[in-house]
Amino acid sequence: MDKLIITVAPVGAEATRRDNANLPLTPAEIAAEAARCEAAGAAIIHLHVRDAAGNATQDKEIFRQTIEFIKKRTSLIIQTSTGGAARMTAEERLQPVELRPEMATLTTGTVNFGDEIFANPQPVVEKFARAFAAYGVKPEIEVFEAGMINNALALVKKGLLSLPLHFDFVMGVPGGIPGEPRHLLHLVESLPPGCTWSVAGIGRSELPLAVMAILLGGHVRVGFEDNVFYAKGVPAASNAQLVERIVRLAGELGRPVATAAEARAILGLAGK
Ligand code: KMH
Ligand code: ZN
Repeated sequence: MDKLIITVAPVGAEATRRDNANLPLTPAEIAAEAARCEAAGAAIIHLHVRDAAGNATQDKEIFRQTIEFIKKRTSLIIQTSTGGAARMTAEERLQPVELRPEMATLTTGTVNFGDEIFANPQPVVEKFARAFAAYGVKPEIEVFEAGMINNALALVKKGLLSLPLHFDFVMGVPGGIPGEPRHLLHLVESLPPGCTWSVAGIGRSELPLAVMAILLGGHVRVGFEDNVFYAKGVPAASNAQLVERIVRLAGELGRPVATAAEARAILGLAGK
């Protein structure tokens, strides 16, 4: 098994300070949290940003500043979101890819997202895939439903993506695939050989799915984007606290944790 890659998703587009008072919002706060998470054992930061009012934005300049701050304080792999928030246009969402981050997310299908629709029609997905290739950005395929794996593989056949791909299974979004162990097993079994994967369990499914990923040879995403609690009714003190718990569990289960440099080697990013 490869060493365990821990991704932290510290802010997302949906959580607010009402959900967790410790949510980082500004570029400086996100960078400080990134540094704490790297010290705790994270290798990748899945990055969303907020505007001055604390609302989700895909503004390129805010991404640029946040990335600069994170790079000054960490050697984390920076993975910008192209999902943004469900209400955003495709053009808005694509902006951070122009900054040539090492990685960015690519959702390969449409899904209900609570009361909203996270719209990724085929022409949009293909446009995004072409932009990733043009800017030299490695995609992380975000899978909210099982059919999204097949959609990604269809893009490989079309020459728009190449194997081996790295997938992230986002499980437990209301409207998407439930955050249950049997569904994770099905998703993992649906991948072609050589692909890597992580799991981002939403809410209370975060911890059990993370443990499964540690045992199955997958990788783990935690953070306030997915879950703001440490335990039932107990808000997490920080994103780093959630990362620390995964590191402890991985240690108990005999799975070494990857540094950012080791994660680059596992994901084929080294030397880029
Ligand atoms: N906020 C969700 C609508 C991504 O970052 O690529 C989409 C999302 C996925 O968070
Ligand atoms: Zn996201």
